[in-house]
Amino acid sequence: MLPEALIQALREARHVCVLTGAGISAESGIPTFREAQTGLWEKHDPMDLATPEAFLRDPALVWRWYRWRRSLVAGATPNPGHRALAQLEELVPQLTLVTQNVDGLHVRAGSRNVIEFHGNLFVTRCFVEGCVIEVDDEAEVPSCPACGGHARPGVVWFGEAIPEQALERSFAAAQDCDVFLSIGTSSLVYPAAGLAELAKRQRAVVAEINPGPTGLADRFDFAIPGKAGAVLPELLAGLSGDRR
Ligand code: BV8
Repeated sequence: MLPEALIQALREARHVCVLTGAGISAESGIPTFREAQTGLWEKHDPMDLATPEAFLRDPALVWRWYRWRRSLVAGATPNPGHRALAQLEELVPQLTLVTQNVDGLHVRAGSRNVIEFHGNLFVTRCFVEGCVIEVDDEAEVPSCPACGGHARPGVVWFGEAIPEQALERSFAAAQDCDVFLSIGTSSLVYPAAGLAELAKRQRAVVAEINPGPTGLADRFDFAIPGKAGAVLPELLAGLSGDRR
């Protein structure tokens, strides 16, 4: 049973800001960052692969990891959690969806106002210039057609800055919203994990949805135990007054 106070806050909200992490894609079959990577990758820690240093050390290994993740996502479909957020966007005056995920599943589920805080798995950039490029994906390490340097996945690695526009829009949404929902994230990666605190500081109602409490749980007004694919449709039913 969801807290009536949270449902009421959503009914009255002018602006809802949502932050999602790997957990919302777990029910689409995409492994989360901190679960052991299955199969080929269990001996690698994603923290060691998602860095510019790892790429420079072994670009072919990093490309193999990202190709493996692209194939996982290509075979996945949005789950009821993704779809509920797309429907929520139709029910509230304004919804800003900030995702740490790079899988593009929110857009495929129909969400429109999506900020890809850590980039997108299916975008390729020049490692030297940073610009978006199209490459011949057959090469083990594709090259930039303009400068001949390495091509890289268009994601934000550890130690790299968040794209300025994504950072500004996300901070503005956290500081403006009436309700902030943190869904499926361990709240360990910054600056994304700092958004909830920005919302709390301006007295938004803040709630997290996660099977287990995260390190920020005591900073939230509500810590709702459960899977996104179950809790979000229930939240939607409560909001549209259709109790199951
Ligand atoms: C930067 C893209 C500075 C790549 C990723 C303080 C301030 C600023 C920075 C730092 C700081 N302290 C430390 C830092 C550095 C670092 C950082 O935060 N390190 C951490 C580990 C301590 N941050 C950075 O480096 C960032 N850059 O700050 O730059 C700067 C400024 C100017 C100039 C230069 C530099 C960049 C971080 C971005 C890293 N890139 N991804 C890729 O994907 O390959 S982060 C990566 O982790 C993913 O994006 C992932 O989304 C993200 C966070 O993890 P989660 O999403 O939370 O996933 P996780 O597996 O941890 O948890 C899943 C959760 O889901 C669990 O809680 C689980 O219980 C739950 N769950 C499971 N099933 C379900 C579920 N929930 C709901 N339903 C379910 N069914």
